[in-house]
Amino acid sequence: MFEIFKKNKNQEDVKKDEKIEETNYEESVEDEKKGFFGKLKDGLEKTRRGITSKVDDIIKQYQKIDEELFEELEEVLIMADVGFETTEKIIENVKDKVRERKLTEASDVKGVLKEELKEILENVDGSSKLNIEPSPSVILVVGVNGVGKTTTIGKLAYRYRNKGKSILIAAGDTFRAAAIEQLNEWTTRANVDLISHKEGSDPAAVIFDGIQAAKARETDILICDTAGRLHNKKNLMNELNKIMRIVEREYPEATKEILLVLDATTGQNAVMQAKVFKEACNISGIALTKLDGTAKGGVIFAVQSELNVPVKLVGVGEGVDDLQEFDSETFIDAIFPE
Ligand SMILES: Nc1nc2c(ncn2[C@@H]2O[C@H](COP(=O)(O)OP(=O)(O)OP(=O)(O)O)[C@@H](O)[C@H]2O)c(=O)[nH]1
Ligand SMILES: [Mg+2]
Repeated sequence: MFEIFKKNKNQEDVKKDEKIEETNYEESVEDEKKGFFGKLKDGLEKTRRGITSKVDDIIKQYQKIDEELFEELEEVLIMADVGFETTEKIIENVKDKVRERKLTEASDVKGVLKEELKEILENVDGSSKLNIEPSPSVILVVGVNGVGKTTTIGKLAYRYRNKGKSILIAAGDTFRAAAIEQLNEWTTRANVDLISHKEGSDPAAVIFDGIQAAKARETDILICDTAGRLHNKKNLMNELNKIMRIVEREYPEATKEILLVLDATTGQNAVMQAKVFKEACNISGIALTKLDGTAKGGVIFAVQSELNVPVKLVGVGEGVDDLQEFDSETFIDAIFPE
C-alpha cells in the first residue's frame, strides 16, 4: 500500500515538477520575447516619435474628424519617410474606413491608421520567412555599398549556426581586400568557414567554388556576399546576373533566397535602390538595416507597398544579436504601442 501510495505521490511530484519546469520554460520564452520586443521597440524609438507621438498631438488638437485633420496626418507620414504615393494610399483608405464605420471622433482615427499601416505590411506577395528550407539552400546577399550586407551575413551565420545548421560563406565581394578581411572576422565570430579568393578576382568564380564546397560538405546554407560598389550601375548589375547564372546552373537543386539589403537611414533613397535591383534580379526578400536610431523607419511602408517584396529581416543594431526576423504585428505594435 505504502509503496503504491509513495509511487503515486512520486508521480504527482513528478507532474508538479514538470509543471514547474513548463512554467519556467514558458517564462523564459516570454522573457526572450520581451527582450526581443524591447530591443525592437528601443530601436524604433525615433520612428515611433516621428509617427505616433505626432499623431497623438494632432488628434488632441481636434475633437471631430475633418479634412484638415487628414491633411495633418498626411504630412506626418510624409515627414516619416513613408513616401508620397504610399501616404496618399494610406490616407485614402483611412478616409474610406472612417466613412464606412461612420466614425466622427478624432480619437478614433489612430486605431484606423494603425490598422491601415499593418495591412500595408501584410499585403505583400510571399512569406516573410527566409527561403532556406529544404536544404541545401543558398542566400545571395545584394545591395549598394555600406547598407550592411556583410554585417547581415555575419549575424545570419551566427544565428543559423546556433540553430544547428551547417553554414558556409562565399566572399563574393572581391572589390576590396578589406571586405574579405571583414567577412573573415565575422566568420571567426560565428565559427563558420569562408571560401575566398584574393582581391580583384572574379566574384562569379568565388561563388562557383562556394557551391562546389557546399555540395561536397553537404552544407545546409551557403551565404554569398557580393560587392555593392562597382564602377557603375551597369557593371554591378552585369556582375550580379553572372553570379545568378552560375547559381542557377551549378546549384539548381538549392532553395534560393536573393536578399536585398537596404539601409533605413537613407529613407526614400532605399526605395529607389530597391526598384533598380528589382529590375536586375529576382529579389525574394528584403533586409532593412539600421532601423535603430533613425526617424526614417517609415520607409518600410513605402518599400512594402511600392515593391511588393516581403521584408524578411530587420537590423536594430551592430551586435551579433541585433538582426530580427520581421513580423508585421510585432513591428506595428512597436511603433503604435497600446
Ligand atoms: N546601427 C546599425 N548599424 C549597422 C546595422 N547593420 C550594419 N550596420 C553598420 O553599417 C556599416 C556598414 O556595414 P557593412 O556590413 O560593412 O555594409 P556592406 O553593405 O557590406 O558594405 P560594403 O561592403 O562597403 O558594400 C557597419 O559599420 C555596420 O556595423 C544595423 O542594423 N544597425
Ligand atoms: Mg560588405
